[in-house]
Amino acid sequence: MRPRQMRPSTRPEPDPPRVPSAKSLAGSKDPHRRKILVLGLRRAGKTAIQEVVFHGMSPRDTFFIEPTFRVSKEDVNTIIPLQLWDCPGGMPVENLDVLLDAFSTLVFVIDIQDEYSHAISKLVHLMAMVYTVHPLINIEVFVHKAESMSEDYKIDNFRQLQERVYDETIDHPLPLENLQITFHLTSVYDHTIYEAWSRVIQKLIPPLAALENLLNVLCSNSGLSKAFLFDIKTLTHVAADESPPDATTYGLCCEYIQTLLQFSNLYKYPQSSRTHQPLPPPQLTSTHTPSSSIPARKGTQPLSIPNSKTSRPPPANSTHSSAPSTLSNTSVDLDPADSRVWSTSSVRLKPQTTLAYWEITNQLSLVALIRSETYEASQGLIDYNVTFFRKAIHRIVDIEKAKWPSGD
Ligand SMILES: Nc1nc2c(ncn2[C@@H]2O[C@H](COP(=O)(O)OP(=O)(O)OP(=O)(O)O)[C@@H](O)[C@H]2O)c(=O)[nH]1
Ligand SMILES: [Mg+2]
Repeated sequence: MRPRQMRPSTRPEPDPPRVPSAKSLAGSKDPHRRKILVLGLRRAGKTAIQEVVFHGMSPRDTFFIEPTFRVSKEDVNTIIPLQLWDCPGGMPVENLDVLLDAFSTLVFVIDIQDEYSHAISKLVHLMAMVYTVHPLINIEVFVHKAESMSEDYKIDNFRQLQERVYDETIDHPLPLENLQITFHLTSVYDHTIYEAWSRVIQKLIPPLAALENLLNVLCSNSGLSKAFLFDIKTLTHVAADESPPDATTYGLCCEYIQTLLQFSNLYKYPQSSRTHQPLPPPQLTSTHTPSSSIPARKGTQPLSIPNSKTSRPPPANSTHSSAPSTLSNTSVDLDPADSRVWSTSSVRLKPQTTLAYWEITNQLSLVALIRSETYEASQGLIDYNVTFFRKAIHRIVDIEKAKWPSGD
């Protein structure tokens, strides 16, 4: 790959939030939060899903979750502020204290291990209600508890269920097929549940196109084969580059972050003498990299982002043909993104493939797959590119925070 200059775009795509009705806003303390309504039959797994993804509960412990008897609302701050509404199984939506147009997304959970005719009828009934008040809502169907089935049987069941929903919507007097409905095969026992929530949340992120564009440019200029921007609290990815998604890669990245988080306290950096603010956790350091050169580089790299009018990127053994290019040649001002040490780590999965991690903000991390020889030959340049990527992400996050004052 030929080295190229990279100019990240920091302008988020405009996406004006829909204005809910007055009744929808009544009683809502924070009208800017995107609301997600989670519905389904009893014991479908609604609460378990939220506990595992948003509170880190172990999947086995979900066995002890009590049935839900009242609607519970929970604020979740990812790159945008969300509010999850967990409802008791089978609760009629008429019992909600707001109209359906208050919600951006409706997640409907169906237990694939159960006889699902009743669940499908409920779903179609719900779609008919939604159609009249809020036809633009995102309907996300989690076909859940899929881990116990064999791969073929699971896929067959998944396809049959979708066909049955489709048939019922076609037969319905309302044109329900015009609603935006997406099906996800999920289980709390593997990464499918994180992947599904990632897709749900991504549809609500206004600057998604800008984030994806930045990841694409970073990948093509740094020789990365796949990159994800993760929200480390929820293990959902808020964006990925455009290369084809692969469930195995995503699972590996999730596991890597989980491992790093488990050990992060052991590798905390002491407070930097050059910063006047404490280092926020988690502080992860290179725990797996065969070469021990990362800590030194980490310590200096973010604080020494040069103004490119007067300086050069760090040297890399860039005689290799796949050497990455520098991320930007624009003028860089030192800002808060530069004034602390950002953790980084890497591990060699196979001789040819390396998995690399960079902390981007306190909540977001970049995880990428890269050919080992490219990583070894050009690590300095890749780190250098990531500093520009980080600055662009900080700007986007700041813009979002200004729009959504209650998010953090
Ligand atoms: N095998 C399997 N079991 C699951 C999965 N997710 C949840 N469960 C189990 O499903 C049961 C019901 O989970 P809950 O989260 O309480 O279901 P719910 O939909 O919130 O139920 P209600 O609150 O009563 O409506 C629990 O025993 C969970 O352990 C999954 O992915 N696979
Ligand atoms: Mg529940």
